[in-house]
Amino acid sequence: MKKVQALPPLGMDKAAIDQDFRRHLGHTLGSVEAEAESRELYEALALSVRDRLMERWKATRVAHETSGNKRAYYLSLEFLMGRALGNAMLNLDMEKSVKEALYEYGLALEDIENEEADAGLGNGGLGRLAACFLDSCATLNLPVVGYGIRYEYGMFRQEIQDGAQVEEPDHWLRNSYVWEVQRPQDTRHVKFGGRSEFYVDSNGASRVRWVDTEIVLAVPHDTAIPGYENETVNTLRLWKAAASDAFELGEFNAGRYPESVANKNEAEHISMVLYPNDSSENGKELRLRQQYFLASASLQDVLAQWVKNNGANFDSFAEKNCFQLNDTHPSVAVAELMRLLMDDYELSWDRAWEITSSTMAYTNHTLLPEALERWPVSLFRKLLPRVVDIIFEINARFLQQVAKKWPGDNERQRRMSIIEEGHEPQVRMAYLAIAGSFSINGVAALHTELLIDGLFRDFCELWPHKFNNKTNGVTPRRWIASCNPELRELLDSTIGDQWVTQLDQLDKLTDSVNDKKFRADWNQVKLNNKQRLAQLVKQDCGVEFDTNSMFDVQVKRIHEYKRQLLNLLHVVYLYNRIKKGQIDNWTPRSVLIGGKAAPGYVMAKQIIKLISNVAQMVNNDPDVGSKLKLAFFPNYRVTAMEVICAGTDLSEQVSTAGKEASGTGNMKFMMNGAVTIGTLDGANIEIREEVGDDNFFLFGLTAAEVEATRPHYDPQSIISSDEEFAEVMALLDSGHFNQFEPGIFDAVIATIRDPQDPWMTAADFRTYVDAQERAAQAYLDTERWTTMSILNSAKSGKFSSDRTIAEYNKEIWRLADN
Ligand code: 26W
Repeated sequence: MKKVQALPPLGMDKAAIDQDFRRHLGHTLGSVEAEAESRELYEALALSVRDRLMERWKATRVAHETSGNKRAYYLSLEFLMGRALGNAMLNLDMEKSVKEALYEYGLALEDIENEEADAGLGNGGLGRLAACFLDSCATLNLPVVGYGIRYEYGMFRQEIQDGAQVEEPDHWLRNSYVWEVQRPQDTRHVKFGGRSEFYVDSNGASRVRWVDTEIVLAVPHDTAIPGYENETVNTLRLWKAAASDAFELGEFNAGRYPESVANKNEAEHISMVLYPNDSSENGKELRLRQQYFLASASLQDVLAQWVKNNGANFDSFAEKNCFQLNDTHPSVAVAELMRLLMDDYELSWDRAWEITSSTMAYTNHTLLPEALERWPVSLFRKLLPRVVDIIFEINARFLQQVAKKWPGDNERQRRMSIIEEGHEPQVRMAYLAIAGSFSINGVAALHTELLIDGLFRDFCELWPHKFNNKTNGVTPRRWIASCNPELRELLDSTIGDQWVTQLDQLDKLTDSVNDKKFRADWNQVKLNNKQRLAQLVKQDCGVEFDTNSMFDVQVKRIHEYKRQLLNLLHVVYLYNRIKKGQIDNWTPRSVLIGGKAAPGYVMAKQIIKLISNVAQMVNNDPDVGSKLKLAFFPNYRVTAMEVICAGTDLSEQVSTAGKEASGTGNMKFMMNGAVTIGTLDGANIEIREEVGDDNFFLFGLTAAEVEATRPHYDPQSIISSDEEFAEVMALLDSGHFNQFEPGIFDAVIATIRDPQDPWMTAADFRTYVDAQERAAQAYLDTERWTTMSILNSAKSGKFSSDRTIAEYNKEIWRLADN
């Protein structure tokens, strides 16, 4: 076969881009240039950008494959990527040329960008973290591949009807997705069902094979992950499930042809939809299928590439490969790697275990007990009989180690067992992940401490060396450079442009904090961003925010532990003060709350409805005017946050201490010059450490105080001994906010008075309101606020995901940069 010569590299100047843009419009899309619609314009531009990604992507792939360097794989059920076009143009440094090219046609880049749907393949923090990490890995030139599922339907679209959440399916692939490349040649076979069969191989060794299975095809769809201005383009490989011929044949008979084809669905359902649960496992069979599908396809992919390059010799496999498990969701990978090495490549148990337990690393993202995944052994056995045998064997050997360390301590064996005994025995996925991993990390300093002293205490006593902290971070490319172009320009002209990849450089802003011109510019940038946000709020919520007011924002999933309710109590408190005429020294405020509730989480949905109802009342009361506005932001998502974080003054991070593992929204706000009001929880603690107590509004019980208070927590007496709190509760009780919907908020209101309230909202009410008052006074003092805002940005360097990834690499993956 004659080799094909590659074309010369594509130009990055305006003329070259213009040429390709028109070529794609006319030749690829077949649109009549003069009548092209914005969707076609978007696709033509995206394809022109993609062409430039492609050549760098190929080069990176070849470089990584031929270097023989160690590689890491980020296994995650979620990648919350958002939009790709703006990010690719930024990282390839094409923005200027593209703008110039479009200018000729009178086209605004922003309008074209708005044609792209968010890739919403995640719930919240964990999924967005995976996306930020990929950006940092590419920017640091690390050979890391992301592995996930190509859900046909991502996170649902949230509509608000009569103040309540309604879920609509997110068919994000409907208008063809230009950023993915299907690679059918790398299709893998994933097995389900059937049974284990024992046999003796040609060497007389007894072995197991998994037979009578159903086979589901995993078809990879790759997305390019460009590094920032460094010519590296890494890969995110997402698996789509497809029915295999074998699957059809099992059902096939001439008389039932349509039925047998229709049966393909069962296989294809696996990658149909993202589970919209972010904090409680739901035990659904399809979800376990998804988890195994991802783990098995990805591991097979890595092993196949290994064998292609090295033959079936695994002696140096562990030196060259590392799997990072994003929470327990893909942790069945521990047992699956054992199975593949033993059953497919004929390694002994001990060799396979050596390899598995030195290549797997596990990150925990939550302390909430209800979020800890456990699967019924019976379900596991039905779907994955061979895998469950291996899990039992892992557990038996593991419990021997426990017994050796603590002889006779049966209680401890019971506690630590990977299999939870009982009426319906369960597989504890976190324990499987810990037993099979050489590294276990939390995502902020406090979170890791709480894991070590609490949730994983026994395991930490057994293997202290495995446990470590990696405080989260976010990518400054998307979360400053791309989402806040005016700030980017101001930063570039003040401290140079190195901050984009060395965020610590923001510290240089402290030299300019007293510079009059710089301060004025800073405030102008914030004001412009507030205008942009106010427009979005007007458009999506129908509420007018005055840009002179303080923009007070809480956006994140709706959950009781995150305490949107506490925020709301403060709004009602302010409303009550206005109604009482206590408005001396008033700071006008615009409060924005946004986020999705898990569809089955009744209380979270009631909280949304309560926010909407209070907003109705507050926004339409002539006494209130612009002193106070409240809006619920519908369908909160990555693309919305890009506008929101740039235009925020005050960032609400008010979770019950000890419950928010890290938080990452807090970091995005800080970078963009918002000041935080927050508890000593998650990464807030580290944010406050960096920025100093003067530039952070702290309130609330500490994690230790929360636990110490629990046994004698008495919200009723807290309320009755605080006149203003009592008034707030009385307003809620009176039905003032639900006059035509009697009783609908009774359950929500009752949680505040409940001595068993796990989130202890009442305990922090007074200190919260006082901290809000300090924030309000600080905001009135424009000079003081300006200083606080600048310093928050200046001290946010630690929270770049580049720092986080550098730590993962130095302490866990140990990859050479290429
Ligand atoms: C099994 C259902 C389920 C699904 C997702 C349970 C739990 C999750 C995630 C752990 C939820 C999540 O996104 N956790 C968040 O992870 C972020 C990144 O580390 C942290 O910043 C947040 O504090 C944490 O809530």
